[in-house]
Amino acid sequence: MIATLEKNTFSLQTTTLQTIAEKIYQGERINEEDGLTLFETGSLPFLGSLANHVREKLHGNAVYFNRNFHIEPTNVCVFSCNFCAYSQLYAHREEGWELSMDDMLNIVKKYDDQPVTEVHIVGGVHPKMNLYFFADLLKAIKAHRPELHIKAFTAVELDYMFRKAKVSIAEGVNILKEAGLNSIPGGGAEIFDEEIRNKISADKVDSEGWLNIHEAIHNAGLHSNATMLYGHIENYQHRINHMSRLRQLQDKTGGFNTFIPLKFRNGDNDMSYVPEVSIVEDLKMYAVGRIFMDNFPHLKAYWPMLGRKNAQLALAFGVDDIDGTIDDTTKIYSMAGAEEQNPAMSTDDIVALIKQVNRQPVERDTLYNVVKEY
Ligand code: V47
Ligand code: SF4
Repeated sequence: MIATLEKNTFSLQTTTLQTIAEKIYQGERINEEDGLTLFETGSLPFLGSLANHVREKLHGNAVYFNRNFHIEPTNVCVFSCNFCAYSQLYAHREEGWELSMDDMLNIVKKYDDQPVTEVHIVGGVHPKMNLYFFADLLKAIKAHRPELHIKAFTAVELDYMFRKAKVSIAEGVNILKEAGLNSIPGGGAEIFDEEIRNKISADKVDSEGWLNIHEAIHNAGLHSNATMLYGHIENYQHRINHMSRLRQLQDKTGGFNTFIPLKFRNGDNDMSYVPEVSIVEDLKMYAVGRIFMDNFPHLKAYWPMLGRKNAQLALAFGVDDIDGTIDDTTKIYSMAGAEEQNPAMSTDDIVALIKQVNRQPVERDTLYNVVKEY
């Protein structure tokens, strides 16, 4: 009797998975229930082959990377996300760093003779670095190197600086756009489910606020990315809910470039008791992400976080972009136990890494215009 029941459940699952696979091969959107079924019952090879089909339909064999560098203005932060190993609370900031305008311009100048196309500026939320300070920074960077794309400030930083300056979101976005902002990164999204968000990062911008800021950025004609912090205390339903809310906004604005699932790392933070998920779970996350987020052009694996070998593996599970910092200026992950303690890869290293798994390296700018094919 038990054996018959198990057999029936198995064949029901197989039929459901087959129906979902047919939708995907016909280019139809899958719904939330389908997404959940994939997470719960799809085997890794099954998910990988579906995600790879979607990825190759969109991008063929191309793997994108860009030449960028990071500026982290401060690690002092007024917020206290439990998963964050990076920030120093504003109240105890003896160990924090705060870069001056000149410090940051000197970082930009360091790259004067290098063919970088993007500067990525992101850091903690410091009460004294306000909207007008950052607008001046953007103007100074543009005055020095006008063609450099400035991807700066998460929705968390923007929400705080706009509220503090007492300007509306649209006004704040406009001030920064006029100063030289070109796009914003995807950080701060974490997980949108309100109950889980309150448990892991209660005091920063809420989910609706995060989405509103990205909508305003898109309405101003700028693009953005979207992240999701996974593999902590959330479940599959929460991940699907998160992706669904992003997918809805993308249907409305079309302003997102890239979806970036970020694996929770448990080093040296207030959630160190939560075990990290396995590489199998990471690959499932990329695969379901690629399949579910049908209106997001790109899926990124952030290699400093995953490590080089796993980033190569992810290229068979839906990923078409591996970011590409050329310097060790980003500390947000290395402090939480990421695979790469000094995330620096030269262009030759990135090209070799991609070629080793028989894919085609394509250097892109922030908006995915092709800079060079290798
Ligand atoms: O929002 C912090 C994450 C994000 C941990 O848009 C952690 O191109 C894992 O969003 N374990 C900020 N993740 C970084 C970010 C990003 C990175 C690279 C490229 C882009 C892009 C965006 O880092 C935070 C948070 O989700 N984070 N601590 C941790 N312990
Ligand atoms: Fe501050 Fe960002 Fe760290 Fe949260 S994740 S404490 S907002 S630096």
